[in-house]
Amino acid sequence: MEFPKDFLFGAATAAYQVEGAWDKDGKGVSNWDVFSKIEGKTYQGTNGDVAIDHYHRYKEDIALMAEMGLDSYRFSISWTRIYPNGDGKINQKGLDFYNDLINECLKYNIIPFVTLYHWDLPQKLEKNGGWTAERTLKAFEQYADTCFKAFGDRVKHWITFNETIVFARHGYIFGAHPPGRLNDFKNYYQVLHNVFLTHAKVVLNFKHSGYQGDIGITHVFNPAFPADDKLSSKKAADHANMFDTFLYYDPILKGTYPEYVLTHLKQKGYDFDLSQEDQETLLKAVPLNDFIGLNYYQPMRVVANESNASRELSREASTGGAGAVSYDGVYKTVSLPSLSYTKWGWEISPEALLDGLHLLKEHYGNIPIYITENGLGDEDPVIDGEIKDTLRIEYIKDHLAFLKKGIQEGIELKGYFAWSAIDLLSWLNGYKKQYGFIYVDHQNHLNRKKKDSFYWYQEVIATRGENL
Ligand code: BGP
Repeated sequence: MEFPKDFLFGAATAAYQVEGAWDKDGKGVSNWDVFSKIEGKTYQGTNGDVAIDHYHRYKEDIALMAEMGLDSYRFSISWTRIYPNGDGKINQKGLDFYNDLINECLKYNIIPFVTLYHWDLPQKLEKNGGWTAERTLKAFEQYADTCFKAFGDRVKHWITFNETIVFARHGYIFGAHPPGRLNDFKNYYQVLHNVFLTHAKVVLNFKHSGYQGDIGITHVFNPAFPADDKLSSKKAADHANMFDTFLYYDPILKGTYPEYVLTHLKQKGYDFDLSQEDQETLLKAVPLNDFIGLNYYQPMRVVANESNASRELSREASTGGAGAVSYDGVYKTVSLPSLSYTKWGWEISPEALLDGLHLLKEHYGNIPIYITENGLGDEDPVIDGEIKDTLRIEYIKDHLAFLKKGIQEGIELKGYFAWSAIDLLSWLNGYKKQYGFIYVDHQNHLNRKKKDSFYWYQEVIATRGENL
């Protein structure tokens, strides 16, 4: 079987991880421009000041993507290029850059799939309370509308937010992303709600203003499974799914929050402001979402945390490997000898992706889904100048094969975006952890080179995945 004709084979990046040019052409300062320069926050002090210089080399990069045959390129817009201060004056040169980027994609019939917020918040807004402050929520609505107006004639696929759970949790509980708060649970839950409410308002505006196209949100997807057959592990997995999946998907797909979560938050004193009006807004937006984006890397194998241990807070502990106590102390993730893992300790399980998709279907019915990220972070072997990323090929091949099975089993899958189109900056792991089909030589003027996976993905796209 081939993948459906309108299924999008794509690849993704995010502005801060590729663009560089952090202070060029009127761009304002983002929270990541500041945070990445605080000692000890990122791997070997790496930051996105230059990144892979996609800002200046996007034509070369998009030509390579076109050669690979991508149907679509998922990239994000840097808010501070458009509004240097978050709100206030628009920077025309920022609009120009994204107009050029979008036009370059269209020149090759590559569909631009645009994320409005992939974590780089204007520093002015961060300083003023970030996602806890009303001003940020209003500013995002305005920024989103500006993008719809400026690019909406050509961009027909919009993602509002990338992985709210990750930027909120790392920002307010682990201190690993800006604003670098530790164990600020109260604000953590408030930020989640603020973001979901803002998403709902943006979706309502998009549809009511008559913009044409599809709009949705992207969540990280870490379905939890009990690591053994103990009842306590089963309960731990249910709890994990409530707090790591349904808490994020329910407000978007049902317009409510899970009772189980709300009750827990009340008991702990972490309940957030949820007015009648907010609830109505969430509900009204539900049917207007055109899709949901899932970033899937790994599932969680969990047991109950019976030791009273809490999560160790370090940069390493926040990069996602198994073997950590959950952020709320209730469960632990474990690694099992029978399973396989990446060099960074992330489990490799295409089966769990499909099981997870069925879990979502049970809860929400059939919803159009894009896999907006999936891929292997590795240190790719270079042999005689060739980048032999065989493990990446295996990884993506297996995941695509399970997705094909998913389509046959009735999951409404609309596309797949590999993370990432090209090697880029990992937020906390520097340039060491590579994900791309295209290699970037940091020793040699950031030169681009096609990896083995480049040719492999090219063939997959050309044959519409028939041989997977
Ligand atoms: C997702 C982010 C991406 C990317 C990816 C890989 O959570 O949306 O931006 O960074 O994870 O993560 P890492 O670079 O930590 O391996």
